[in-house]
Amino acid sequence: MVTNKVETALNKQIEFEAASSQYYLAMASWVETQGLTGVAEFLYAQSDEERMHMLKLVKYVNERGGQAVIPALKEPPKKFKSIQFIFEEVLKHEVLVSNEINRLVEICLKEKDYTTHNFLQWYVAEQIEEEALARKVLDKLKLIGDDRGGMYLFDRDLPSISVPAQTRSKN
Ligand code: OFO
Repeated sequence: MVTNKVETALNKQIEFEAASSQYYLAMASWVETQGLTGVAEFLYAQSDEERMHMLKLVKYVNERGGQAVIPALKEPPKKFKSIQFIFEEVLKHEVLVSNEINRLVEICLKEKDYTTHNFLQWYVAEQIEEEALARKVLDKLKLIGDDRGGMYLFDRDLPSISVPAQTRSKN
């Protein structure tokens, strides 16, 4: 059984994961209209990952005697300045989510909820991977700069750069 505090904090995290999924979906859709189908594919996959993170939390809260709340979400932007800007946003967003996960872990320790603490370790590891991935993509974009040929190759190759297998969706 989760305590009220843990339940509220987990529901907040459900909202974060849902908002991440929606944000990345908006990015994917805009990028697709710019003709960068590889970058779009990557971002659609990231959006799916975030939805899976949300679902995993929804099921956990319900299984532990709480009630998962499905949140209303703010409409994400329709347009973005550039691909570079998008990945800067992805990194910023992932750092924010990592901080939220850490806060959640702290609440579990205070509430002596070691089961949820254990459950959250998967998210802790996932955030490390996701931040590293966003940094890796940003490093590549810096190298490319304004080189259009470089962007062509980046778009072609990005779908094959993804989070390692053990952190992917089947969990
Ligand atoms: Fe849900 O993993 Fe990032 O945000």
